[in-house]
Amino acid sequence: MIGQSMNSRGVFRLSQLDILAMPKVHPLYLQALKAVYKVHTYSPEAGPEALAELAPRSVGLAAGGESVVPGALLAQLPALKMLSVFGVGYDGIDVQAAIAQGVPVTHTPGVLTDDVADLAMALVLSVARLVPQADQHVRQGRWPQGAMPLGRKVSGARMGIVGLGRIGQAIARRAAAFNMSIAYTTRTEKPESGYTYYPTAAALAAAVDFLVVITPGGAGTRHLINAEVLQALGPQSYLVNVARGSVVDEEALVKALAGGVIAGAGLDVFANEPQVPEALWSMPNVVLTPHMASATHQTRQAMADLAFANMQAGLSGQPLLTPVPECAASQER
Ligand code: NAP
Ligand code: 8YV
Repeated sequence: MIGQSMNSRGVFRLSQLDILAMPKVHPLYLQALKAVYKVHTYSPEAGPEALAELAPRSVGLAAGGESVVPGALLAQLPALKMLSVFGVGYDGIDVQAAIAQGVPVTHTPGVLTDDVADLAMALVLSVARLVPQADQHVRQGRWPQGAMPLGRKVSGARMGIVGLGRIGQAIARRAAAFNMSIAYTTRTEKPESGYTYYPTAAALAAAVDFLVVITPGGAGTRHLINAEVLQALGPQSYLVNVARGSVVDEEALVKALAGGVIAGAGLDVFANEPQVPEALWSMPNVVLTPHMASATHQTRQAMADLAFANMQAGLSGQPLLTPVPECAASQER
């Protein structure tokens, strides 16, 4: 069971518990864990012996939104009681294997919604209003030689949102403040939203100026945005992806951008992060950010606090704050 002891400041510590952290878990989350637990970073390169030593003791697994946790890894952790993800997306986690092993999985929904919606709008504005090029125009001393090319007006344009969940709705609210008309696609229609529904991504793409993608990743959405959808979007319209790289067929996207099939793209996520196809680097009609939609001091701290609170709840038998929906459902049964 969980042993408690008091540290020099009189604070109870769950001192004997070992937590395994996946590579690249955010430092703020690690910092919170390290104040209470013994934290070991898992290194797949270190070989099976390293894990064999830690596996029988590891009761918690800390992961990030981009972590890949296959069932085969979970199966090597017989003492595991809790898997807490720093991030709302958990497409890399084999949740069914965790449930089968009796390990609850939590994530960090809600606390990052505003930031991700803000960055989606920033990408819309950047790519349409040529903000990165304008910055270079001034810095490189080209202003006195002439004006910039004209941009595309955003206010009043047609916004299409692929995925109308927490973040999709926050994007819609921001778009409404720009007097944009709002349409969306999801698997199940959301009539209460009051926005125009299209049953497919291609039908939505054909009807909008900006197509913003904000679904979960994973098998269910793989290449939802494909060559056909990009063709439907057309040469005057833009794609913005703040979801997961897997949702867009990246090869088809590079071809569409190079061939003028669509007007441009704002991309925060990529198929093989941190690798970004070099063909995109030099395209003037593309704005690229390094998967940083939730990367503000305030939100990263809130994510760390929630991921940590979930870990503590799970390891001390308290109700979980934000289990992933599959676990919430299995707990209710
Ligand atoms: P959410 O509230 O669960 O919303 C997901 C939405 O996607 C729902 O409206 C869902 O509606 C829709 N959806 C699911 N599968 C779909 C499909 N096959 N076709 C069309 N729509 C589909 O999740 P959220 O909090 O908004 O987060 C969404 C995702 O954003 C995360 O899972 C993560 O991948 C990504 N994200 C990225 C960053 C970043 O840094 N770039 C940060 C945070 C989150 P239906 O169920 O009705 O289909
Ligand atoms: C983070 C994310 O960058 O929440 C998500 O799903 O993709 C981002 O907020 C990521 O989780 C950090 O590991």
